[in-house]
Amino acid sequence: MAQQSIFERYTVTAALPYANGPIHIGHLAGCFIPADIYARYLRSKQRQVLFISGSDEHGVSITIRAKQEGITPQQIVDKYHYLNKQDLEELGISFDIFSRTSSQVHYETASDFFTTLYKKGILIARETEQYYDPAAQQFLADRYIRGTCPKCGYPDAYGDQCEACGTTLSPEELINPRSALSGEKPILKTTKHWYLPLNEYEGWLKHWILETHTDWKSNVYGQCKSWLEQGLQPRAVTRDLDWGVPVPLPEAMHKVLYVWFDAPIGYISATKEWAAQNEQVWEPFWKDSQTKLVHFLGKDNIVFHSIIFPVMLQAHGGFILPDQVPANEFMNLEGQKISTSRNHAVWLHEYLEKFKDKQDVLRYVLCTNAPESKDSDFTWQDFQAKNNNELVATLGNFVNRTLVLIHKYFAGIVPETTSLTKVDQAVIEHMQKAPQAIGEAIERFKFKEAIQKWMDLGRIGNKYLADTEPWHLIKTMPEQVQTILNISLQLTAHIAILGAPFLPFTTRKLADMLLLESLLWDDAGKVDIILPGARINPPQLLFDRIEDEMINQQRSY
Ligand code: B3M
Ligand code: ZN
Repeated sequence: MAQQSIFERYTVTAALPYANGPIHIGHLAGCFIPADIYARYLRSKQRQVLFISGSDEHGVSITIRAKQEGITPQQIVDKYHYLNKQDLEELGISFDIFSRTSSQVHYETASDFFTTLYKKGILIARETEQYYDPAAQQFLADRYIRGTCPKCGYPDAYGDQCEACGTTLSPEELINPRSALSGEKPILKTTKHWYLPLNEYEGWLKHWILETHTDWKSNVYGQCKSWLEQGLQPRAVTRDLDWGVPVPLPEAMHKVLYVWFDAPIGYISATKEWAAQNEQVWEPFWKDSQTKLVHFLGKDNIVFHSIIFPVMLQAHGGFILPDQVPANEFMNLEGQKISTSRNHAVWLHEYLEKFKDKQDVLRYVLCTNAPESKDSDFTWQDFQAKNNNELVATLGNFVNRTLVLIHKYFAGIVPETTSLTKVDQAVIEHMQKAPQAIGEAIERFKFKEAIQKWMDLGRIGNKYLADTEPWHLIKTMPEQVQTILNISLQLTAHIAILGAPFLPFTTRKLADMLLLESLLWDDAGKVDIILPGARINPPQLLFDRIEDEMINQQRSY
């Protein structure tokens, strides 16, 4: 395996969710949970890390939602920004900042970024003909044009895609196009836009990605390769729309920056905002070559983060480039695609309400079943099984038995280790290897593997107790019981430390029982994390069973 180089600092981003609806498990499994595990792990390794995200508040997805709800775009983004921010925090996603792209600093940052590219002569101005709605007196974004699909004949296809057959379209291909605003037939009208000449960066991208980033996840690398093989075209970075960051040119009235131009700049703006709030400087996080920039996102966002944004940064100059773009595939729900419009989703705010204090159960299930290399499926039955069989019966059971026995036999005082048997040795060896094995998996973005290895500590612990049966030995060989329970306790401390990035609420509770103050990664791997003679608190249950009734209720929604 390639040696992991240690960077001085890490800028970790989670894709900015559109503030046009609530967060669902797809967002969590695809992006927020792996990003949070990574950020928490880095902090536990005492590396300098800035973990950022925020609301993406521009683009037609916002204006369309506002029309549907009969309120203004500003009201939409205000509603969902605060809801999403609060829900993500409640799930324990440990952002240093969750900002928004409607902030003043973002307007300035995005606007200046465009101006720099414009002044450097990088952007190309082009006039093209685009659909215009004379009744509504505005140009129509692709999503605002409806018509008959040329492929399947579905009468209500969008200008960019037919939802019936899935074909990607451009608005001119629609038969009998009509405006979604007025229902009128749109006309073609000339308009001017500014383009980022991606084609001019093709050679550079081919070298940078295909040759120097062979370490990217294969789903990401593969998608980049296929884009680069097809050849890149100049891409418009402005739109005729009245919602967004205004294009900073006098001749660009009623034009705004394309949402995919301003949104990734949102990461930079968020860093500036964080720095201002915390009396820090933002530049090292974006300009120092000793900083590792890592973007977490879902597969539909790969091209924007691995091709378009890097071209923007490179063209602008002075910025570091992403070192890793660990994108996930999609998570389905009960065998079907998650769909906001059909309300086929598990919404985070509903989960938090119905499953009180069970944040870690959702985090565990979504991580063990993450769509890391292919789409995965969330089912309530699997959710229940993972909770009952793994969290309750394996992990919780082991921790509980260990603490109960220490209280029962030794009045809650940590016993001493005497001589070691082969069985004891094997458990110790496994424990000593765990921090590095789990850490390496996390650094390679193999979160499923990492959490399995963590759960193995519980499996090994249970087996250890079952094999050695301290409850039988206590009468005949009390010294051996001391050793067994000491080692079991060190194992529970490992569970607390190494599980903290995945299950922060539970491991905090466990650490409190063990009276462990800090949970630093490098404290693990030792056999004396908790010293003999120390006192530990009585056990509390870490997890409880989820009964069929609860699960059946969820499935009937
Ligand atoms: N808002 C797309 C999405 O939510 C977009 C991500 C922006 S990241 C800069 O899928
Ligand atoms: Zn179709």
